[in-house]
Amino acid sequence: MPDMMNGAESLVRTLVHNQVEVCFSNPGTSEMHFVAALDTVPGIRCVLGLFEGVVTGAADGYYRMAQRPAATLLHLGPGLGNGLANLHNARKAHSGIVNIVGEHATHHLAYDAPLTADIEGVARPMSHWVHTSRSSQVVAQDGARAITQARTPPGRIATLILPADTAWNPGGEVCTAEAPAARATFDAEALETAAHALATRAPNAGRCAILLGGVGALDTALTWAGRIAARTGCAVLGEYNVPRTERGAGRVKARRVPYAVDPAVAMLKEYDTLILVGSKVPVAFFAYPNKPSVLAQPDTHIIPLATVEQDINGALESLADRLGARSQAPAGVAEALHASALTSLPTGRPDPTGIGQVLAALLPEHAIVVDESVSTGRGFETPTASARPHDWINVMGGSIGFGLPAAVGAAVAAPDRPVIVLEGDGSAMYTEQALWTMAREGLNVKVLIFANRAYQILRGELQAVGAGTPGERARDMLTLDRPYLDWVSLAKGHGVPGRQVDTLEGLATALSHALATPGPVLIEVLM
Ligand SMILES: Cc1ncc(C[n+]2csc(CCOP(=O)(O)OP(=O)(O)O)c2C)c(N)n1
Repeated sequence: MPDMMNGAESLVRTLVHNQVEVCFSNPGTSEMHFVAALDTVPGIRCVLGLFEGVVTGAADGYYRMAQRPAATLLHLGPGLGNGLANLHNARKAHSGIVNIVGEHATHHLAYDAPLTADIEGVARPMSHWVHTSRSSQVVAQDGARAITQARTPPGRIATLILPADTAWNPGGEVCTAEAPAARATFDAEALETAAHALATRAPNAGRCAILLGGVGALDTALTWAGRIAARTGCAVLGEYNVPRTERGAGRVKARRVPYAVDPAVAMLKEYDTLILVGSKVPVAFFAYPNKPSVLAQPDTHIIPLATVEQDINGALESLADRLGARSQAPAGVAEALHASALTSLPTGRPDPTGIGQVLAALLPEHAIVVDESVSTGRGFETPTASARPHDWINVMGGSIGFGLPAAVGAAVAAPDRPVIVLEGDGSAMYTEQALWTMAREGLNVKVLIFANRAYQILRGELQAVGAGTPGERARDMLTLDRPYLDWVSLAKGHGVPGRQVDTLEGLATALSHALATPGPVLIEVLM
């Protein structure tokens, strides 16, 4: 270590010292000392994104797989502002992120230079913690506090604003962040209530359901829930969106609450008791005239066993113990696909069910699927439940433009696992720059673009909200034509090889080939 490090270097050393080892970046002048410090400090991987939405989405995808925070480097208020939509998604996913946002040197702020902005004001809505560093001597301490915040279970967004003089003036000591806090304990009274509700009806507790969210969708919690289900006959449900689920053959299936209001209400009507574990009472994505916001029946008995911040695995384990289910073989385990489903793949025009079957047959073991397939993805859940064991990542905050960046982050976090992105063409256009980062970093990401050349889901939404039959102008707002996007060319321009397919057999061939080829590949699936 040099005799005298500057504030930027003390901050970068503090990041590395606390296992924040990846920095997704899009820098500007005010961050130049931080950028220079990246060169002097070993142990940090820097990944350039060509738009800030790529940077913040990548940090979210990284956390989902690594379960520890990455840093981002963003340029002043506008740079942070460009990254907000994916920070919103990250916040809803409870992903931990340390944002480092450059700011003008303190003495320069008085002059209202062009890039001067209220950075704290921009940061606040999407951050749990915001702080502007006051001097180069304390910037490392502030960095350690940001890391402590980001690691607070289940994960928080910490934004540290770094005036340029706090970066270039002499720095203080490298600092140690507090050890990650343990998850808060679950509600002991709710445990008694849940155990009672299930025990009195076992083995016919079919009107009771455990609704899982957060890390409740990972294998450990699913297995406990499956044991409880085997013992009592209760159902195991999953929230429509979870940050990551471990699924596929051999794993306990959680039945997902549907997106659309009517089927969701119909499903939840089957249950008079909902035990919430890392989840909330399900609500509709949007309000619709004459439809309920809350999807469960008003008289449903809600038992809030553990919030997303609390000890979800411990709650389920304790519940299993209370019910004598510890050594029970879990119920609801997904079977492997029948051999014929692996050999005789569907053919013809791509449709959601057929694509789901192709995916189910071809997903490699340990694949990571990032799902922003929007309307096309409606057919994927059932067939892929029996695919080889894999992880599935959803956009959490409903803000599209998440999939390609999140795939970058997931691939950086898990370099030994193939990442498959299922992506609507409309959603992909928000953050297509991520393709370039995939190429530059040689990431093993296979991108499937479902080119229905429309904002297809919004056609249904237009009717669902009662906005009538779309006329020419309204249709124009929902159609991606005049001109069509050319995804093979777009991929090529970002350094990613691509091909177009218009049949399911073409998709199967292209995906098999892509999975056998290292590095990023894009397949445009004409719908
Ligand atoms: C940041 C943001 N802007 C706009 C929307 C509204 N929106 C929701 S879905 C959608 C279109 C998605 O199109 P595509 O990815 O092609 O999927 P498709 O609906 O065709 O299946 C839009 C614009 C949103 N959710 N988030």
